[in-house]
Amino acid sequence: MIGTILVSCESDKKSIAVDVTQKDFPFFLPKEKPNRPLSAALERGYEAYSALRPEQNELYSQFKYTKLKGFEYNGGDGTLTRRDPSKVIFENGKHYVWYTYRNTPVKSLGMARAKEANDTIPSADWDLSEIWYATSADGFTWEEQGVAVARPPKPAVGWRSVTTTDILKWEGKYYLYYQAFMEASGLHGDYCPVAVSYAYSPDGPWIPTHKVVIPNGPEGSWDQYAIHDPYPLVHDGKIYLYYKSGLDKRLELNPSKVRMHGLAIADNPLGPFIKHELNPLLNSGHETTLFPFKEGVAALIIKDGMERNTIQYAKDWVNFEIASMVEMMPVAGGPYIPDAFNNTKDGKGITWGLSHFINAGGDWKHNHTILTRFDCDLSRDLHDEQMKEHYV
Ligand code: AAL
Repeated sequence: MIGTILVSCESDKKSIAVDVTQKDFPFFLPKEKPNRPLSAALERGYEAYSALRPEQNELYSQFKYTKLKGFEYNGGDGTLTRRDPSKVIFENGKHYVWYTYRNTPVKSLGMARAKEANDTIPSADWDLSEIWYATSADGFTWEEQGVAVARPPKPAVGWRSVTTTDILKWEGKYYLYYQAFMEASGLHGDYCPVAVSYAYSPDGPWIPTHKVVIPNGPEGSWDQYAIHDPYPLVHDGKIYLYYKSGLDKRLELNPSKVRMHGLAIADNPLGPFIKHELNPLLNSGHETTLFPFKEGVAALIIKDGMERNTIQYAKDWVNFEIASMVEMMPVAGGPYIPDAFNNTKDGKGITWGLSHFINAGGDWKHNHTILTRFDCDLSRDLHDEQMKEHYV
């Protein structure tokens, strides 16, 4: 752009004419990277974010939340919680979602008072919980179907609480991976490994394997104390199961709340799962929310750590780079991902899912959590496909 602009200086009320020549950076941010030396920030804009404007970045989105119908509450007294929804799948002409369900005579004490918990008094919002499921035609109004995975009798794996599940469809069968607590959360920390149950229909019955499939790491390892938020996707003909852990012994009691994510890969849904040698793969985040995107995978980095509130992308499904910074991202998001299990080489992204939020009425010691719906635009021409799939 060639021309002269007037720059006025408020302080001394003078205006000066400034020649703007082609060598200066054009005012209207060009979508394509200009052929001239750029500052580190402009390089990053074009290279890391592939755009200078958020709306031009495919992995940038704002998020909209909608109250769900069909999940009744006990008036918010803290005795009933639904949280940590799985991914949403579409089978038998309807959507399915699984989630942590707690309905106890009293509200949770808070992890710091875990010693006072017993067989009916929960320590945490996810203590003494089961895995329930619901179905929906439109993703807004849900019909609660009841328990999918119950707590097994002591001393079976997960006898204290089975929580924070996610779904895998593999060779026509269905698998629910979940945190399997063997003690009240908070007694030492939020400690648990991951177990799995399987079914021949999304409506169950779910058969528990009573096996730990993602064990805690060895003494001193980053995932020694907790394997949280198991999140399976299918890539390269294998099961890529991402999970969260933390660096600190008293994981959830640690104010620094540093959370990291790792990956374990298997050829068979019941394992063995091999943890990736580069683990941890993400240096921030809390619950796991990922989706295939183009040839790689995208991850929502939620709540904790230096890179919180970013969306990151790994072309190789292992080495993540920051793709965008966002706000108000879904907590514990379980997206509807049409291509989660079809080994796609061209992931289409997501436009909606379920997540949770802690009811404003309670503090963290006595919270109870509520499911909600989120909508976003982290997709590539997915909208038309979803319309065809559901409404044509
Ligand atoms: C969630 C998840 C795991 C934790 C607790 C229940 O947000 O990170 O599942 O154990 O909180």
